Amino acid sequence: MIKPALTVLLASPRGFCAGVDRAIQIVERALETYGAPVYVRHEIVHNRHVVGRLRALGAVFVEELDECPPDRPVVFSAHGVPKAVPAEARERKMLFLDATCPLVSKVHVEAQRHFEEGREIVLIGHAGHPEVVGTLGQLPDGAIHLIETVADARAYAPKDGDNVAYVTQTTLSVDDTAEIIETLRARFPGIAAPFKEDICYATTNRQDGVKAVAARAEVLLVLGSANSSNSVRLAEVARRAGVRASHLIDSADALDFAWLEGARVVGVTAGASAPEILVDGLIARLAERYDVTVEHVEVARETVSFKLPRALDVAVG
Ligand code: 2E6
Ligand code: F3S
Repeated sequence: MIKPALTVLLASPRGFCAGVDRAIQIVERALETYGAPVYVRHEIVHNRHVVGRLRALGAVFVEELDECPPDRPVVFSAHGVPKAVPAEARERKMLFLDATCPLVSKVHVEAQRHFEEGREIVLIGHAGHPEVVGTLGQLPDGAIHLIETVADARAYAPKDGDNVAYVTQTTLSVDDTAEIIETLRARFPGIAAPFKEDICYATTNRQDGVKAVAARAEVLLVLGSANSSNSVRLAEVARRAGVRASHLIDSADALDFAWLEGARVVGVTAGASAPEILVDGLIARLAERYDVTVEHVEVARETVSFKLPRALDVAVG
């Protein structure tokens, strides 16, 4: 049977960012150093495949510290933790490794600085996301006001509008956030902004990649898990850029060929927590039905890498 032709536009950069790579390595190194089980507070990164693989190697995923025995190491996820978490671990004399992405830690430091300098702080982000919980938890309750939408930015009522600062979650939609910031700036022209964007390089580049692919593709497939904020944003960005449909899938197994009916050009990308093996699997599955030509669409080159914590050489606590 002759297979129909399908062009796959493969966005680049896609998949693992430097913070995810580091966080996974921290769990792997902890398992090598201390043996199993190593506890991990929250999914190390929001990806089913990554979590499943580490679980098979001996990682035990829990949501709270009180689910960990005091005599086993615990790793904090890449999304960051409220200050109370390491404080509790220290109190219980636990061995802990912090896999918080350095770009999330940068936001924590910024919020702390604004607080010390007496500013009222706005965090732009999604309620309930662990990164947001972690950033809010850097400061006393009520010190940071969470804003999710333009409507929230319009309604925000600080005590002193001349003394406000904002920080953001790292994985937001670049375009939606720009609108929220514009709204805040219009209302509070002196609002203090991050020295360098809080939305991270990986989020920005992956969204730019989707826009480039969406200009030519009819359908976009995003590899990533449903709880991965940056991956969800990629599917949204594609829809907004005008693709017929975009689908976030955990792996090739979730692909429904009906989505591709009549399509000749399909875009493929992967969220910052999705391993490349999933992309390979998806292309292999597409090739079962189509005569696939892969075309790379590169919008940026990434060279960022983060060092592992010294704590992996020296026991911490
Ligand atoms: C930590 C901070 C930002 O849901 P989200 O996109 O935040 O998380 P992951 O684990 O899917 O992506 C990596 C990451 C970790 N992003
Ligand atoms: Fe860090 Fe951005 Fe990745 S905040 S974990 S580099 S998506």
